[in-house]
Amino acid sequence: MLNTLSSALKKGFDKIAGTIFLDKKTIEGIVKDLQRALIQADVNIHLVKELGDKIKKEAENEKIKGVERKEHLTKILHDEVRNLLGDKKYELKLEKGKQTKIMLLGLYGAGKTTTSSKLATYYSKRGFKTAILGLDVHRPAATDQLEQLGKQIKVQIFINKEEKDPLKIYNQFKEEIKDYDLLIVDTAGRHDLDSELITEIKDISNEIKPDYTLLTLQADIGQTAKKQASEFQKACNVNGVIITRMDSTAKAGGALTACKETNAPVYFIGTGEKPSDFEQFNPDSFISRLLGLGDLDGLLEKVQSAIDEKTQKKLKSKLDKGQFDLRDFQQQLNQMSGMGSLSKMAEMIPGLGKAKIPDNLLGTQEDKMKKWQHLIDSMTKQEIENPEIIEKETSRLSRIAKGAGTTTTELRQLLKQYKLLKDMTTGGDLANIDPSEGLSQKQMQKLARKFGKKMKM
Ligand SMILES: Nc1nc2c(ncn2[C@@H]2O[C@H](COP(=O)(O)OP(=O)(O)OP(=O)(O)O)[C@@H](O)[C@H]2O)c(=O)[nH]1
Ligand SMILES: [Mg+2]
Repeated sequence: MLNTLSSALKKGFDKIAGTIFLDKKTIEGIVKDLQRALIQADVNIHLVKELGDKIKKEAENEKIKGVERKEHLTKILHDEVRNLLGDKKYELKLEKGKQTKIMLLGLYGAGKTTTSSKLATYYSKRGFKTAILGLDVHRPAATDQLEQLGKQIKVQIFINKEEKDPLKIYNQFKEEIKDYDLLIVDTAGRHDLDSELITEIKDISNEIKPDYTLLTLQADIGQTAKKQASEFQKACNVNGVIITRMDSTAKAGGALTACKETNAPVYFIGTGEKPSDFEQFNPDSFISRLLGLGDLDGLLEKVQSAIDEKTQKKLKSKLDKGQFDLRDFQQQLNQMSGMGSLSKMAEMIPGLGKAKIPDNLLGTQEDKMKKWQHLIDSMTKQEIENPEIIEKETSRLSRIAKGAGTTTTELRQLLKQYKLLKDMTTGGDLANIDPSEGLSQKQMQKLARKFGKKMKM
């Protein structure tokens, strides 16, 4: 369902989380990809343009920096696409012991009969005593189709194969159907919304007085759904929409967003041919599904865990003063292992992190890092601040290793890495960090590459 849009969205969020410095060009790239995908999903070009302008305007707010900026962009991207799909979840109000009547309308082949059985399945499963009244007197096979579906889903069907007047059929079963919590009325389709169809629908509607008159639209029609929905709304008091065949078209985005523009909320979507291929339409869960992962909070969490800006700032100011002791090294390790959690993220968002950070910096190192943390914990304040003294005295080496429950070899390795990082940071790699931005993407990549290569674990 909407695969192109789904992958464009995933890629966009992937970029936001994986890019350490979000510049104007990156944002523009993300917006452009998203816009292209929306147009492919047949979303109206004006809506697409509006969405792009809004995101760019909000995202380029220079006052918001660093991580907050990424959170901000993640949120607006998510919210804007979500708002395009719908404003909230709409639910039909049904009550057990009190009858609700739903009449389904739509053009020929839109999925009315299938949807009748889907609705019946949905509500009978939830304990509503449900029946379907078949009022399609025009298509010869209509009654057989309903009869079959009724058997399949074990729901009572009311049909009359001989009668050609829908009102007579309704009156014939009028008493019997009173018994049901939910009565679903299936009607005939036409190629166009012609005056004959309008008259027939109006007559049925005046007689039955449905609580809901729902228009069935197939997703394939894309953004023309807007025209169809508003025509039906004007002619027959349509107060809601069900979109069918969401599974079989790339244009579903067009149909959904077009309905958002009319005042007919989308209550349900059909996602296949089976009676159970049916779900309530909820813009929030729909976008989560497009993203292939949890909700907005989940996304934000990922952005936040990607980098800890405060630590970077502190480190920078220490570097400025020419100080970089083992405590800073430890912090840097934490930061790197924090990036280790990126590997988990990378599983969920294909391509994230792994492309930029060498593999040996992600998973395999975690164990070693823990050992190193223990080693640093076993040192005295003096040793932490002046690591050079450790190697000069073997007694220090063995004392620290013993205290951490590990070997002197491990300790020597730690000291080697510390020196390496210290050289790197004083050698200019980290010296150009702008404290307001943290490490730039390039700097981080360079650091990761160097660090990863020399560590050889
Ligand atoms: N893949 C897919 N097919 C669907 C879906 N809903 C309906 N169909 C198919 O669409 C075709 C038409 O469905 P019907 O329910 O007969 O449509 P209708 O509006 O009642 O048609 P008329 O009564 O002839 O106007 C059938 O082959 C259904 O199986 C859906 O959500 N997904
Ligand atoms: Mg039908």
